[in-house]
Amino acid sequence: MRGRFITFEGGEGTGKSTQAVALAQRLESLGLGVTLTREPGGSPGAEIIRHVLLSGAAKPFGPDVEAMLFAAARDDHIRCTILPALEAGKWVICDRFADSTRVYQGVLGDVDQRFIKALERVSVGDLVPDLTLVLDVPVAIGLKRAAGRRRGKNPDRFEAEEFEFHHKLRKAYLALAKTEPKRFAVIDASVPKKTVAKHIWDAVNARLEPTKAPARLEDVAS
Ligand code: T5A
Repeated sequence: MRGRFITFEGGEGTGKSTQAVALAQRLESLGLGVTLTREPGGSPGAEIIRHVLLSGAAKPFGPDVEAMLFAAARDDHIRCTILPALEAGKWVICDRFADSTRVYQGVLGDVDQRFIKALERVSVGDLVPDLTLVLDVPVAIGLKRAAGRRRGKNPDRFEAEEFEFHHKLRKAYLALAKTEPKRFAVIDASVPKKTVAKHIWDAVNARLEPTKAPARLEDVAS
């Protein structure tokens, strides 16, 4: 049986990485096979492209080229990491996926929607997440958290954008979530980590029922 595919989305410092780890651990504690991964990156080829993108080296080429690079990284990530895990029946938890390109390059970068869709068709095909959790916090809180985590290092290519950019980003995610209410769940991530984790667990339980999923084959056999 194909595994489940859950993606985390949202602006900078909203707590995606923190909550992706917590969800993966919780699913593992049920005996489920889990692959925790991220974008850009998640496979050796995609991690190289990640460095090019987040260092800002691709910024001078413009958002269209950045969108192509994100799609190229995603193509490698899907083929090398995501599909093999799903085909092995695992739960794949991915920190960002194609919705990030829709929002960052499509809405904020003003890249033509037809171009974004064409890139998605080539890189993602018919792979759609079973559930996408959008972590939502006021921009000032998210940027403060991201700065705290960075501990004095320079902000990356996208963190370094103006406050207005991050404000538009938040609005774009909330608008996107409304277009596919069955796939998206918007989570208030301004509350303490444990509370956010509980709300995420409630959403995962309500939609995907992990407690009823078969455990790993080796566990069933033993
Ligand atoms: N991008 C990506 C695109 O433009 N297009 C694309 O197609 C894709 C895939 C990736 C960048 O690339 C862009 C978007 C991004 O700008 P990244 O380094 O992977 O960059 O970083 P982000 O995904 O933006 O994630 P961040 O690392 O900024 O933040 P997270 O993962 O949302 O937050 P997290 O968990 O690291 O937490 C940040 C800090 O806050 C604390 C944590 O302990 C940590 O210190 N924290 C909380 N504190 C208080 N209360 C809570 N509830 C907290 N939750 C976390």
